[in-house]
Amino acid sequence: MKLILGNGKTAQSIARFLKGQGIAFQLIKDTRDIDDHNILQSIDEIFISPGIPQTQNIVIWARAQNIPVTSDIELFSRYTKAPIIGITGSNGKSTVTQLLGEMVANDGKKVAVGGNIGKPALDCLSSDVDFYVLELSSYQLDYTQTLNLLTGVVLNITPDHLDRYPDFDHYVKSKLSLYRYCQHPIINLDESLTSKIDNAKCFGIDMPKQATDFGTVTCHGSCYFLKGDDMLMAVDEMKLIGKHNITNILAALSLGDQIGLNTDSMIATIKTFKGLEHRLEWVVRKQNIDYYNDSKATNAISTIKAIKALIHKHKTISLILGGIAKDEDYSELFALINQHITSVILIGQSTKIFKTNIKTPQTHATSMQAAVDIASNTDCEAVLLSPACASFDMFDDFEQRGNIFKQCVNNLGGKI
Ligand code: UMA
Ligand code: ADP
Repeated sequence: MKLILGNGKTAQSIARFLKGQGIAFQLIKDTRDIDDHNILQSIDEIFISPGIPQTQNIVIWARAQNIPVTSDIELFSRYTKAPIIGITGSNGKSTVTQLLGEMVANDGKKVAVGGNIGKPALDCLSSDVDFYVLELSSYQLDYTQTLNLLTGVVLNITPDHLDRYPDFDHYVKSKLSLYRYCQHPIINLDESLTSKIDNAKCFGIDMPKQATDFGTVTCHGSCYFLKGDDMLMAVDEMKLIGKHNITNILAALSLGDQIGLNTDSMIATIKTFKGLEHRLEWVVRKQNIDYYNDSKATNAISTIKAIKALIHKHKTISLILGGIAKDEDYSELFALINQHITSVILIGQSTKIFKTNIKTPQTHATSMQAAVDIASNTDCEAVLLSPACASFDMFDDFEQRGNIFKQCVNNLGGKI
């Protein structure tokens, strides 16, 4: 008998799948209610939701009894016929997954895009697919022992989810485990934690050293994407903003090249790709202020990247920041805010750490509407929602936070 743990998107996709296969299972909606080992008596394998930590009793009991605790990703890979491409990293996963998915589709191939990006992998299973492009979280990798990836990448590794791991090293190991499963690993040369893998195809901001690698070159003041020595397109032609998105595009180009996509078709896709909602998303220009929704910025580094991207476009920026702070070092972010941000509007529960360390003039707002109202009355060219924090103190998730921000901006008086 199989046992499914959880009752969210993943668990429901596993239940649907096992039912379809005629495989018997039980389902426990919430593992936090379990206090008896005997529940595992007739169980030969557990399929677990990624949100359930490895420190929970049921996981410890199962492992002690040699009952495999398996992710939906591993279950999915047992039944796939088409090649799988895996994308992980601390930031940029969804952007690269979506972009690569669009590149594959624009090359005339059938593609299914899923995983941590939102559509569970098992819901993507189909006999009519040429490639699966999966975003993989460290949580999913932790419960994966076997997986066959044609190619894959760890985009970057910076502190995140440290409440789930004993320390940063364990988180790094979890991310790097993706390379165990890759036939053709792709690495980011600018990420020192990943750039030591033999026989990997490489990308990075510098000029490529090998003909098959991707990078950039600056020539007469303009920057270009390169494959080997070949110029592909000017960086200015991409719709996305920020240097971090140059890296994301290089990652997608490398993966696409590895699976045989046509370079011209990939370039055409990059030129039209506008990025995903809630990732440094330009919302509107109202009364000479540009509003940006970067609600998906749930850690320090993603907000650092957002500020670095916008200071090239706007002289004065008001930043809406805060929520549930992560257990990470915010000092680089504070330094950047103190140097470049005109005013800060704090929201959410973790205001103390920000109040103490930020020297820029700041105000506290008790709702998103109040934050947007205050920001819109500051003397600035741009208002950026980039919280560097999780959203659960005030919102259901980052999507709701971003949607409410956009609604509040919409509610502002004044002409567009
Ligand atoms: N539950 C328990 N015990 C616990 C905690 C939760 O039983 O200790 C139960 C809850 O009662 C609930 C279920 O587990 O019924 C929820 O499972 P889940 O948290 O794994 O959520 P899913 O709905 O299955 O969504 C998961 C991913 N969520 C997490 O990893 C936390 C989604 O990523 C993913 O899109 C989805 O699978 C499809 O693959 C979200 C996420 O926040 C967006 N991911 C993290 C991130 O991106 O940083 C890793
Ligand atoms: P993920 O799926 O890994 O959370 P997203 O593509 O959804 O990544 O982006 C999440 C946040 O990180 C957004 O605020 C986005 O602007 C920022 N971001 C995107 N790519 C990168 C990157 N390569 N490095 C740092 N931050 C990034």
